[in-house]
Amino acid sequence: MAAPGENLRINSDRLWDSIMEMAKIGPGIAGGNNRQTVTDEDGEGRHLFKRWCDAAGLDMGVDEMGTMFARREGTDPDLPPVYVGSHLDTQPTGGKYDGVLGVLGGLEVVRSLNDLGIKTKHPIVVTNWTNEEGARFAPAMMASGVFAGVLDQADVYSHVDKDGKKFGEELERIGWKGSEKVGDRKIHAFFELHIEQGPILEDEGIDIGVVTHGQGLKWLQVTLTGKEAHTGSTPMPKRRNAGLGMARVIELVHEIAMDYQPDAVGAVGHMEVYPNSRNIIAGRTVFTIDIRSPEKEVLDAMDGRIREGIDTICEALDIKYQIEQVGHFDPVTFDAGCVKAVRDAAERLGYSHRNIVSGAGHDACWINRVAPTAMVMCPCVDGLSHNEAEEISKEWAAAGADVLFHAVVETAEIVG
Ligand code: HGY
Ligand code: MN
Ligand code: MN
Repeated sequence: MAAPGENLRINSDRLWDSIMEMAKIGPGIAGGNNRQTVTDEDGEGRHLFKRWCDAAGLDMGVDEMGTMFARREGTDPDLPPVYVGSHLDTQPTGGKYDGVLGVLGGLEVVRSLNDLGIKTKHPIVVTNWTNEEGARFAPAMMASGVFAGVLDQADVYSHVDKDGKKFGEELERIGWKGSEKVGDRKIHAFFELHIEQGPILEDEGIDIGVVTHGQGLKWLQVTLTGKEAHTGSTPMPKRRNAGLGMARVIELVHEIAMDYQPDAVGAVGHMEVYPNSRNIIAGRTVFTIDIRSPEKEVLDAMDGRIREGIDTICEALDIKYQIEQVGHFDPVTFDAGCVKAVRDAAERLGYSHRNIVSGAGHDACWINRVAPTAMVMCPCVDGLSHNEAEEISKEWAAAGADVLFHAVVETAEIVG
């Protein structure tokens, strides 16, 4: 006799169609998306998500960080809900699935429960966390970080994008600043479905990543100040070249990360050069170092070595430096009970699965601090993400959403 809901599956056509519909909002220039946080495109995507939630009979709440909480009632409304979701904002040259699969996978869980007339004891809340990417406004996982009490709301409201626009003002401008106090909600458990954004699952031919841990991250924003001067008439020994300094630091970050293989990673993806003129030596450079490791000791060691190296480089080039930590979370161990629910679901549904450490940061990494949390991962083509060519198969999306469905429903406790 099958256990209650044993063979439950989501409607993969509906999930896929919804992902493709969402992808039409904030299209990129190469088939992906540019739906950056609190832009008009983000606002449009939110409205579409809300229309779908309304159609599914969900009650929408929005907090002061703009995070959207769409609630399906439980038979015992006083019980803390099971939350399920991710983010709808994208990188400037993002893919169609990063974050979106998790939000619409959560919506598909509810849509499928509605189709099947299944009730759960705990309410279920489908969630769209604001500004997971941290691309337009640092840091990443901003709203979930405020919810978890690790980031200060007034502070992040004041963070500015490259055009000097403030996050709080932009959130208000697009009309998605809610009235709910951030972090008041009690969460029974949180599940997030996400593409792996790396090559392991596809390379090994595995359907499901059971995410046991998330690696730690540090973002160090560095400002180097030298002296603008003529690239032609300034003798080499007299130059104070902030561009050369940045180049040496970028090389240093790579070398230090390579010292801690196979797991550590390091790169500089954001770079600004001033005045950025062909025949002026760069007087100032601003760039962000992104270092990550599953081990806190390694993360801290890389941080320390990089700071020492920057000091040595700047001494040699006679340039000044400032270092500001603009993002940080230590390695995360997800809740064993929730992880087991994910693994058992994959097992029950007959999907191949393996434990995996998340290379990317996710809202789940912060929510894990305030509620039992776990993640489900599906493969992505060539492990590629944060690239408009990001691609997954419909089958991978369905497998991930099926496992999410079972983990959520089991935790929310089917009634009858
Ligand atoms: O940076 C990250 O890991 C995430 O994609 N925001
Ligand atoms: Mn993401
Ligand atoms: Mn991302």
